[in-house]
Amino acid sequence: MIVVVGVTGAGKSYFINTVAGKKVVPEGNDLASCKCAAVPVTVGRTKVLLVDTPGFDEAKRSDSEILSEIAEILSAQYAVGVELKGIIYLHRITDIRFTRGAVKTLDIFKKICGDLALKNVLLVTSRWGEVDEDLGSKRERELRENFWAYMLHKGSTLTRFHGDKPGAAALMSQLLSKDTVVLDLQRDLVDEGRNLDQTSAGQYVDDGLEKKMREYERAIADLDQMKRELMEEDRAMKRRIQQDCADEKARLQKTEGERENLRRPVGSEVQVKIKGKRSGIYKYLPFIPAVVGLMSTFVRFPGGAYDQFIAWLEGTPFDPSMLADIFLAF
Ligand SMILES: Nc1nc2c(ncn2[C@@H]2O[C@H](COP(=O)(O)OP(=O)(O)OP(=O)(O)O)[C@@H](O)[C@H]2O)c(=O)[nH]1
Ligand SMILES: [Mg+2]
Repeated sequence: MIVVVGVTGAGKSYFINTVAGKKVVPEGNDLASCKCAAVPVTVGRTKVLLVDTPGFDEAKRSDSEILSEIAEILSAQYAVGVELKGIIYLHRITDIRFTRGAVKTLDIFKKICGDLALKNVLLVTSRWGEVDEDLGSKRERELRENFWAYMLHKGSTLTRFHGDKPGAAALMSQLLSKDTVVLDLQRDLVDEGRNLDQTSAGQYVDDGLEKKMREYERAIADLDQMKRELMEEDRAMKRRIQQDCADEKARLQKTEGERENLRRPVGSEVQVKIKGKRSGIYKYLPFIPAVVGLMSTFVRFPGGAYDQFIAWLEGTPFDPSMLADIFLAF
């Protein structure tokens, strides 16, 4: 399995569609693009499951929701025994600066991986056709010397993607030739049985949410104070303040819910689900390889990927033990 990450609009879905050779996951500003999706692809003679992930973009979904979704998939993949070959981190070279969302996505991503897994990360710049070569090289140098310096020091590889299929396949091959990797988040959730907020990535998101809650609480206190100081007859203003107060309280409650979502033992939950599904899945064998069936509990296989999946199975003898070997390549 290879996971594709990056901010919203970085080109994750475009990359996956390019490798697949057809549109299997939605591209562009599509709401469906907010969800994780798995696409079976073949690179050379190797069968790989390519996972699309949403970028951390609060305008679409909360950080806690996105992290939970990514944590579930990574825990399931690890618990089921699918090999993780690496991660492709996409970044548009056309971006003038690192936005807050980009900094956050990179920070969370580094914490998901942990230092030891960074050698299985490809830091990929894209959209080279839309930028002057000199300007692009200057930005690439900045990335190398600043934002990505730590990761490169820990063994990540900096490389370019020119938007073409052979280029995408070459990037995939680069990761497929590496040893399998286990991420910090997977160890913490599955091996150690921690709650998501007790992992380094979860703590980062939780700290952000706690900060937000303090802001809302301050705003509510200020509004209460204003309300007390208002003259009795200033009814219209009082009503407005009351409405603002209700809005802030609703935000506070929502943020509390998001923090609650992080206090889950995602690794154990996933293992329970897998256990429950396993017996059901075996009924369908040898028609559906067990690991794909199990993974589909946690990650969506988009409509277009179904044909891809069938084609992917072509030439595969329908024998479970042989299928198991094939899926070791995930
Ligand atoms: N020509 C070209 N277009 C690209 C490339 N990468 C992305 N695009 C286009 O840029 C837009 C955004 O790309 P997506 O692949 O949807 O971005 P994403 O990272 O999946 O975004 P989210 O799913 O919202 O997180 C789409 O219209 C793509 O077709 C590229 O390398 N070349
Ligand atoms: Mg997408």
